[in-house]
Amino acid sequence: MKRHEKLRAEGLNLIASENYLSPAAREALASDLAGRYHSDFYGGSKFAREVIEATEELAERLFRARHAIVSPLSGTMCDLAVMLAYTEPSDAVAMVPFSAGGFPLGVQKFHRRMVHLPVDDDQQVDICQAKSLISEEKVKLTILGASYLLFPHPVKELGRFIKDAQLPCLLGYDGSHVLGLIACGEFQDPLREGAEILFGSTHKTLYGPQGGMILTNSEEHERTLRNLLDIDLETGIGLVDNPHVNRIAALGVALEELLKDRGYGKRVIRNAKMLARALDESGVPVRFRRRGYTESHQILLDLSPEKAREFCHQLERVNIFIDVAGRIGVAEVTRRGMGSSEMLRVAELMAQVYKNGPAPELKKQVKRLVNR
Ligand code: DSN
Repeated sequence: MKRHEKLRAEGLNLIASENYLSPAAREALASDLAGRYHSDFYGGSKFAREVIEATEELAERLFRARHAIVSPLSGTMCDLAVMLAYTEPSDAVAMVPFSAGGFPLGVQKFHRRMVHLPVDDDQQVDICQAKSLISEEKVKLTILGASYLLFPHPVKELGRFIKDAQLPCLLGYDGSHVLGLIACGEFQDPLREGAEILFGSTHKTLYGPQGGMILTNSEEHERTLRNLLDIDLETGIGLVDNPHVNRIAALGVALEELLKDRGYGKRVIRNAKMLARALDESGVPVRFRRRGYTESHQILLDLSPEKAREFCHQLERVNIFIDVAGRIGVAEVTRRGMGSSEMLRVAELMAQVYKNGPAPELKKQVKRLVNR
């Protein structure tokens, strides 16, 4: 653990799926709640329930949603809850394919049928073809959102189509990567654009602890999903018995922090665009130049899979962390105070590794930048 702490304290974290947890949120994670239950079956749990209620209220405020459920232990558990609640075995579930950056949920493991939303040459959802697929395949659940999420998804277009054609298909949005941006009024606003349920993990652009959260404006969806997720001794335990209240308390702390920092979303997107351009101009090829590189916290390098993996490992030798797919995220460095001049410096350091390899001197320069 000590070696890990040191590595991460000295390293520059550009992993798109991670973020920095504040000392106050860490304190909540390590509090007495970490070993407690919350249900009224147990004495001594009344404040634990208050923590959950307060966190859900904060989430409702921040996301302008009527209902929030914070019991899912992960983003994947949110996907599962929505899938189990709104589909039957052998029903079709439409998602962005993994090859185009979709979340590789194993829907077939749960006896559902995965159908892939068609994508265009830029790996973005092809609206026309997606409409045909949803009606022809009798899709019961369409999940927009993805693991590579650089540009808004066509929530409005598919939502309107499903509604006008009166198709029995629920439109959900897995906002795992962009919940922090959505909370700040950036990127897109799925619940107002036509998604019935917004959900995802709470630790990417949203800088909470690892976990999941569901948001909806529909009382009926809230009831259905709570019934599937939360503990109820009469109907039986659903997906979650103990929701890990320390995690929920830490999420509450993070939501409070974000409520006071709504400019964070804009800063993240500005930094992502700046870093993408600077990298591209210094000779590290970046995808989507024609589209302005990105509208989120993510940047995708335009490298072969082998080259991306090699570059990731070379960067790791100077303590710059990205993933092996060549996906970069700037949420954490933005949260920690970096702005445009630091993005230029980060691009410079990465370009040096790309061109000349991981010279030991660069590791010291990374440490200096991170310390500052
Ligand atoms: N772990 C998540 C990611 O890296 O994007 C899966 O979506």
